[in-house]
Amino acid sequence: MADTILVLGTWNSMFSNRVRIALLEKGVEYEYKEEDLSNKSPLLLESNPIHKKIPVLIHNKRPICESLIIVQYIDETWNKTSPLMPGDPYERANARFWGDFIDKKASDFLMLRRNHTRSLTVADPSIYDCGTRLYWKSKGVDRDEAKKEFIESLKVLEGELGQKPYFGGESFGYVDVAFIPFGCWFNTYEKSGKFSVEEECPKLMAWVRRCMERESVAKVLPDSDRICEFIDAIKKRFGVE
Ligand SMILES: N[C@@H](CCC(=O)N[C@@H](CS)C(=O)NCC(=O)O)C(=O)O
Repeated sequence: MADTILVLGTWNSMFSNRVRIALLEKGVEYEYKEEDLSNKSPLLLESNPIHKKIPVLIHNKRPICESLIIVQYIDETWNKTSPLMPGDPYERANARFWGDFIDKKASDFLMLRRNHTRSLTVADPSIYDCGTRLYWKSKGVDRDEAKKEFIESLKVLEGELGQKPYFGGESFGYVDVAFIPFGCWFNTYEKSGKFSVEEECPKLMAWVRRCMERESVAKVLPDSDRICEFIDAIKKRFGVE
């Protein structure tokens, strides 16, 4: 019997777009269900009862949660084509390190600075978090700090990319999948923080353009103007300047 593969996500989520890009890289056909996060479906709530978040991959009725875990599951399950993870265990550990950096590590110091009572074990995505503070939650000094931290994190990632075409080396891999969904949010961050990723991190921006030329990425990621309009509309609705 054919596999059933369903992704629960939202069009603008970096996390669900990772999953969709990974499936397309593997040439796996899947069904996609757009969730309304203000009115989560019973299927989402029962599939991810702990976090109640998208994305969820439901493979033959079995749910898998957390985007980077899902991407690794996809790589292991459809392992005949386009490996996303390196074959060498050391390189694999390194790829996981950078995936982890993108989602969590740098946020340890962010959380400390923002709220001393918060537990460091709470995972709060770093790049995502800085970006969110840039366009939404902060103003004045806090926004300047968010901008500085965001650019610093981008520079660290640019350093890791080095002269390689992809984080995965010659081929598009796990870290590329983990980070490229942020690419279509750069315009929004730039607009709020009044900076240019191109000027700050030209090699990283060249990597974004290179990735955007891939069919999987181009198919999944929304136009950055659509993201800007979406954020502008939310800010207007909530009276954020
Ligand atoms: N660490 C999670 C993060 C997922 C996440 O933050 N999803 C957001 C949308 S971008 C969500 O479902 N938010 C709904 C909520 O918090 O209630 C992952 O990588 O899958």
